Amino acid sequence: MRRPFRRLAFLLALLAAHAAPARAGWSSIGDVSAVEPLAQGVLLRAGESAVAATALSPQILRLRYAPDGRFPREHSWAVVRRDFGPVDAQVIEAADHVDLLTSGLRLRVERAPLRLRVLDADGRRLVVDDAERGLSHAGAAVRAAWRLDDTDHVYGLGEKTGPLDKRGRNLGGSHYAMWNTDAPAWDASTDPLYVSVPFLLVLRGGRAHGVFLDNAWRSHFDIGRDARGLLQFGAEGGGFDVYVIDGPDPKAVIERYTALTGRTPLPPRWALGYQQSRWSYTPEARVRRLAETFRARRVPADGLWLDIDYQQDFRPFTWDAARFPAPGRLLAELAAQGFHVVTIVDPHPPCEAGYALYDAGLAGGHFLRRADGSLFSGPVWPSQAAQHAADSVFPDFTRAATRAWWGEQYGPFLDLGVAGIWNDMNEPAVWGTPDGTLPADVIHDNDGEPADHRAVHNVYGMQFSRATFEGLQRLRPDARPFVLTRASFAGGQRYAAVWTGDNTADWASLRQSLPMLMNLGVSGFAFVGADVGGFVGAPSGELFARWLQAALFSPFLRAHTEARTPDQEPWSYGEAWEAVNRRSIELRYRLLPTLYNAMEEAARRGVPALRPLFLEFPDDPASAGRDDEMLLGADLLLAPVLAAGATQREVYLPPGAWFDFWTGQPLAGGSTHTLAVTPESVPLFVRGGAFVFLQPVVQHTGAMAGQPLTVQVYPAADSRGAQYEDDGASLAYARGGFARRSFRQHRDAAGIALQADAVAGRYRGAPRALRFALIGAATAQGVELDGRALPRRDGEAFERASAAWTVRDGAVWVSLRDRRVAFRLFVRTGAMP
Ligand code: MIG
Repeated sequence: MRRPFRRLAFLLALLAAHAAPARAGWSSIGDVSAVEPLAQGVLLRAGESAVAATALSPQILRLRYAPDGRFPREHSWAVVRRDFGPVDAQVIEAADHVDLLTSGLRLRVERAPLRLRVLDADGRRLVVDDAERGLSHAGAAVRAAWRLDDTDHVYGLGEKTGPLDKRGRNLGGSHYAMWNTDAPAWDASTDPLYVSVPFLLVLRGGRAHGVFLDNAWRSHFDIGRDARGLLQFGAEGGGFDVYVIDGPDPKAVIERYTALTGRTPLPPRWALGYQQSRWSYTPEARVRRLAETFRARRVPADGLWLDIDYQQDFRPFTWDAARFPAPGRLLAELAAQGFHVVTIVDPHPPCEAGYALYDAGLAGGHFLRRADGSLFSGPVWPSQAAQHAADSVFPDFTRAATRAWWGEQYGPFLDLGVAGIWNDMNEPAVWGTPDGTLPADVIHDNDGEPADHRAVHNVYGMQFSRATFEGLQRLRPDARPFVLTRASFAGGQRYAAVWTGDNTADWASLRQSLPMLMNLGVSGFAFVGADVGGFVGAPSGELFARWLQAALFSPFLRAHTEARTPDQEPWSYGEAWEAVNRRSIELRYRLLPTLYNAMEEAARRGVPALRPLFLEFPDDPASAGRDDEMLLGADLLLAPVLAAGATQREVYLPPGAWFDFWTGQPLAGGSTHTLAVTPESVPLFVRGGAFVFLQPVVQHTGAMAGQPLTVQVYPAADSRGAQYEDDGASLAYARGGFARRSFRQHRDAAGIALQADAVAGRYRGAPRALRFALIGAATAQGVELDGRALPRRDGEAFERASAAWTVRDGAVWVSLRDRRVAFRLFVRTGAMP
């Protein structure tokens, strides 16, 4: 070859390498060499490699790929259920392909080379292997390359930065890694963070399907970035075990994904109230003052949090005797004022002989060791103790006996009156190691099949929170545990709420919190929140107030800040902001019955309480990328103000009829409205036909009993609603101790007919009034209850009446005594017949 040609060839090779940098070393699966039957599926051999496809249900397909033909043991940290009953799955072999058919899905496997395609019953494409790449492997690493359309939207992936739609703005694509990481002061470009959920939801032409890679190794998701038309994903080891989940409704995808991986249990009600934290409230006098200030200033709150400084020398399960001389007495006093106290517990006991937890853990073989058998230790908080500074050891939470042992340790804390546990640093964070976590050669039990750290890194935090949850459950078998965790993995929603770690007190971090929390919900984590006000740094009064307003729909609502920042409480920014903040928290408490309803739906179906617009409006293109608005349940839309000094806010309302929550005024859906805003503005909208459940402002959830329940009914020709209640604390609901009631309205020219069904379930609350506010019915001429006229009583008289109606602010109000029986209201708005 002459020299210029050689140079050209070199340049071309360089270009080719640049176009597909990640392909080096990857070999694609070859031709199908044998086809064998499997229960509800088919096994395809391709030389040394094998692909197993099984139908778990008509809509859930499991695809496994073993490059060396050997599938790993049946074990999953994430999946708790695979048996959804018998599935009628047919295998049809043809000359050039093999089909696996269920009533809902068709898997077509081309034989030469082996390429996959999953279609639904209508022939819609869910999965299409890239013709060139297919499934591939490089050593122990595995990868798939599936086609993406330009109009696809991709959501989920748990706790990730960036926009709601992971195709990226303008289809720029994105790349995410799954590797739980302590990422202090993360920003919009940080990846990975603390939680790994290798699950995504693809919205394609208004129809959705899910893809779950059940693999706890470091994994990668390239969503159209390396190649615009490709979703490329895989893991660095551990095999390829993927679930393809059809909807086509996006909520059905989440329902099926959480049927596999479990759901967020119903939280204790107090955990849905306002939580106040900082690093750290200490000593006890300061905690007392904090509690008194909430009550004196009449800012509602349920939770007070103790960060690491309550402990003696940062030792798990200890109290600093100087700062907290009598924790039991303190907790009892706070409980009498309606406060629940949550304590932090980190997974890193110091190695110091004489410290009971260390001695017992060592004797029980609970701490992680390296491949050579030596105990692993490294510096974390206990290394900073003023006295007795020591490196820490790390319990092996992938070992059942260790989880049980650790779980027992919470006993004395519960006996003192601790209401919930906060698990931090569980990625785990280890200071002074090259990547801030355990070294790869630390060996874990891995549920009986020892493996090095790479195989279980991403579940360490989840298994820690599991040890906590299961421990609390065993210690108090009839109470709902409350656990908050920083690190977790797919399925971790079964054990703990998640907060998004060390965010920053700036507007960008506030804006980022919305898509992040919504995608956590799409990924099965229904109980989530971000530090209100921001953790790193100090917010202005305006930022704190706007953050609180934006967190109104966050299932977990906690203000928190780092050490040595100024006070970050609702009253810390002067009287004007205090009034704004009080109003935000009051609104949260008014909405608690609706939030509780939504959390019950999350516990039962997996559909998150906090929802992105596309979940309810999958056919609406304008909803697809909307990451500055959100829904609570199906019907309430919040468009918080997210900019400094804002005087107006553009609000997009999806198609349909909408009403302003504050004024009851109708607003057109499918369009954008410009709203003038002030510091107190909380732009809140209600879908036509909605039933919204409200209570009066209470100072804490313990004061809810006997309060009137108000049902706001928004106009629609026909609509339904339902409310769920229980004791808010125990597991009696699982044995029938709940109350569920369905409502139905019909509006026509004659009036509004409202039917309430009899209460289902055995829960009985305290006696109370039941009130209806029928929005858009100001022209009422009379109201009948089960065919008998109710008296009209206005003003104060209405408040006192046991059964009456009135007209207020353009709505008809009806007040009744709340009973369990069915009844029918008729509001006559038209002329007498
Ligand atoms: O190294 O416990 O994300 O919420 O306040 C920092 C102290 C350890 C990190 C958590 C943060 C908490 C802090 N922790």
